[in-house]
Amino acid sequence: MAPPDSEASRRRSLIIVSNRGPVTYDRDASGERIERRGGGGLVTALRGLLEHHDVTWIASATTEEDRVVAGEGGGDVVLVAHDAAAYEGYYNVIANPLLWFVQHSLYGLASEPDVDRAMHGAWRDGYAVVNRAFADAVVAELDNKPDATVFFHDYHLYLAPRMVRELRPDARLAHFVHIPWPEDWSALPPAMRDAITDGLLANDVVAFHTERWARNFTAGAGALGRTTVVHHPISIDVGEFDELAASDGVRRREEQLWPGRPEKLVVRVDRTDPSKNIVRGFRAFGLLLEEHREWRGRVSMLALLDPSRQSIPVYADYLATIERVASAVNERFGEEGWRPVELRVADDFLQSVAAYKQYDVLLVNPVYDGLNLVAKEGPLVNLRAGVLVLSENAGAYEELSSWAVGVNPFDLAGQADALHEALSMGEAERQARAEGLREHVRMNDVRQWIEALLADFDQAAARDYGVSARR
Ligand code: ADQ
Repeated sequence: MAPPDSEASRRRSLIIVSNRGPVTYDRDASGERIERRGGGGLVTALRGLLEHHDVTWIASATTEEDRVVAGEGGGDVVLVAHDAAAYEGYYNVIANPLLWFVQHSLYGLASEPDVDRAMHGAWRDGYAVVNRAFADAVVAELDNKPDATVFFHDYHLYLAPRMVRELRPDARLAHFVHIPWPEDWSALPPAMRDAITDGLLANDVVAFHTERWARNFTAGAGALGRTTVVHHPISIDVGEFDELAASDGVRRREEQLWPGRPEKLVVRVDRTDPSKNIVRGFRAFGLLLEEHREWRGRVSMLALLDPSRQSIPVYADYLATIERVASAVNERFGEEGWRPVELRVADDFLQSVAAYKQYDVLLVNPVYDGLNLVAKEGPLVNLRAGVLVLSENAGAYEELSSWAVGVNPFDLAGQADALHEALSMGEAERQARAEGLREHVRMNDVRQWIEALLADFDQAAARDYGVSARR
């Protein structure tokens, strides 16, 4: 076997494995199959790989038509059709909320989680079963492409790498974890957390967005064996974003965004996820209006929220709380001709980009966040030298803190102060900070993220080559 080529730009053989794929299928009214581009930051970030490399993408079948496509087989996208009950346990019980909540430290441990028989059952008969189905699909694909690097994504697939490794000891495996890696995993029974660590340590490369998450993983994992742990923050496609910001669709949304907008606009753009800390954001905004009467009538908060995971009760409850707290702020402070909080619950990406262009302050205050792409998207296209108020627990803080106004996400008083500081900041300082953010995002496009990861794969392969040559 020849040593691997170290050029990151050569055409590579890759097998990407993620729960959501780059396309989903449906049927239109006339019964014709239609293909829809999959949503989300992950798919957008990885789509660039499809153009330059030999990629097979393995993902879950999520629609009826996906299941038909799965049965047909073939093609660059392999859709795995899971048993419905197994998928329910895997997705709606274990991945979300259990793993999501543990990894974002969202549980109030006095009363949750209850890891009951049903949850143990969902782990065994759902999470493990779906991971096994993914592992089997990977092994089948490796039979076609034995030299491919397998690139797993996220918390849905922690067990699959070990399952693949057992069947294909020489496979090249890498895993990117898109969400935080906390210090404290004690809410999970030892058997679950050990299986998660063991699954990840079957990879040659395990990658996180930030040093903080990588450090927590390394500290908790014990001996790393063959695994290299790295951190590279994901980013956005700058060219695509620039084009989008200048498009007619976004311009039209900008005109409609807020006729008669107030003097200052605070914007937030998020999925309605408890990790995003939307409710505390409204309460901090209320506190600002209470303590600083001078802002009343002059500043409004525009919250553009994508309804998320509404089949999970805690998510449905969170959206209801968001609506209630926004109304409470409006009832308390609203006046004729001025609404303090404007809440729009919709998946409308063009509207989000329009708002990015127009904010004076962008509030990104998550409890915890693996990275947070909003903190990069907004500053790239903003036209008003707007200020980024950023949680110290967002992964993006590691990169962006010197230009942002930092906040602790639990500190309501601190967030009210930060909003006041951002709204009052002088023009020169706002310009300097906005410029710093924009340049950083421009210079650190998503391609850099991909190239850095590909270089890590090469290094791991070179090391493995060295080991096998000595054998
Ligand atoms: P998310 O938790 O989904 O991603 P984020 O990184 O902010 O969080 O990405 C959200 C995406 O959805 C952004 O592209 C945003 O523009 C879009 N979006 C948000 N609200 C919207 C709305 N109302 N309408 C339309 N689009 C909307 C996970 C991790 C993050 C990590 C990414 C990538 O939780 O920490 O940054 O993966 O790794």
